[in-house]
Amino acid sequence: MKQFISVHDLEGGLAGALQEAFEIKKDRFQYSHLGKNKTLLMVFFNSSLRTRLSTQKAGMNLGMNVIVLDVNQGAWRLETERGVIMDGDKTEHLLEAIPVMGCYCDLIGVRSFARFESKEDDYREVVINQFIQYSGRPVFSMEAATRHPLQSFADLITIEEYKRRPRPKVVLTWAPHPKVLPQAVANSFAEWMNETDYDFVITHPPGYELAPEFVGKAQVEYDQQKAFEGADFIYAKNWSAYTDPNYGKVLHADRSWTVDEGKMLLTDNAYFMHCLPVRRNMIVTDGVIESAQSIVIPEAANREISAQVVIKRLLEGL
Ligand code: AN0
Ligand code: CP
Repeated sequence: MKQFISVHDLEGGLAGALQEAFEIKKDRFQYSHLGKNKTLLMVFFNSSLRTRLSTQKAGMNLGMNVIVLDVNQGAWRLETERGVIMDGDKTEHLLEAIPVMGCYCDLIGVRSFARFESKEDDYREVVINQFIQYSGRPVFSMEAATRHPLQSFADLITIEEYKRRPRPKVVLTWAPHPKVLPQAVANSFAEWMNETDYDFVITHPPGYELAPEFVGKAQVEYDQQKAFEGADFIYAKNWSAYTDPNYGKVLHADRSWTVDEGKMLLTDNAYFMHCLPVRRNMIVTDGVIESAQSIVIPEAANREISAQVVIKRLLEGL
């Protein structure tokens, strides 16, 4: 594998990737020779807890040396636009910084969220594509502007572990949040679910429609309670508006969309999932996230496994 930006980069499809994930989960040190004398560079333009720790751990399980760079803490401020006269507060251009980073490593992971300055630039994945073009190294996404594939892969592993029937009903529900959040987690989850044969439903208030290329063949249901009926998995996430002219806006944070105990009773004893970090009593009540049906911690634990499958495949492709 040469890059990992979306589900479409997974050669051999989901079944093979899942099989590899479960094999690695049985003994996560069995490939510790693969990364010997290889360096993983993880570049963060945005904050992280899980991605930082799980991806670093995955690299170490494979025997790699790992370098973590927080661009906004200690590195020079980077200009990203070409053609700009750099007489402001940015000291270095991404077009030099990226190939320099490539000199010191074998693989590069990049976290670069949607910036909400331009919908077109966000959906063209301007930043991660520059890493692909100029670093000279295989690049993987640790959440880019439109997708978070390591998260979606971990979500899929988790659903496969907990599902009680071959074709579970999986519901992605919008939930309220006070700040502007990207669509990446929701887009990516939808993209991965569309690659399965699950019964997949997306529910959100009017105005929060996702891009059609990510919705795909999912059923969209505006009535959250109806969507929850008979569900096996409730996957909650907030995202800001995608559709024009409201791109990147919080239209409202209607707490009648918070996932609570009453709504969970409508489901078929569904498991509750969220990628974390989660704002309690906005996205989900204390009662639901602390319930026996909440699988947010095993879901986060599977981030180490999804990262390890991806890094292993990238190492094999060097
Ligand atoms: C980010 C997001 O919604 O994309 C990261 C989630 C993994 N969440 C926040 O910024 C709170
Ligand atoms: N789920 C996830 O990616 O968490 P972090 O933002 O903490 O990495």
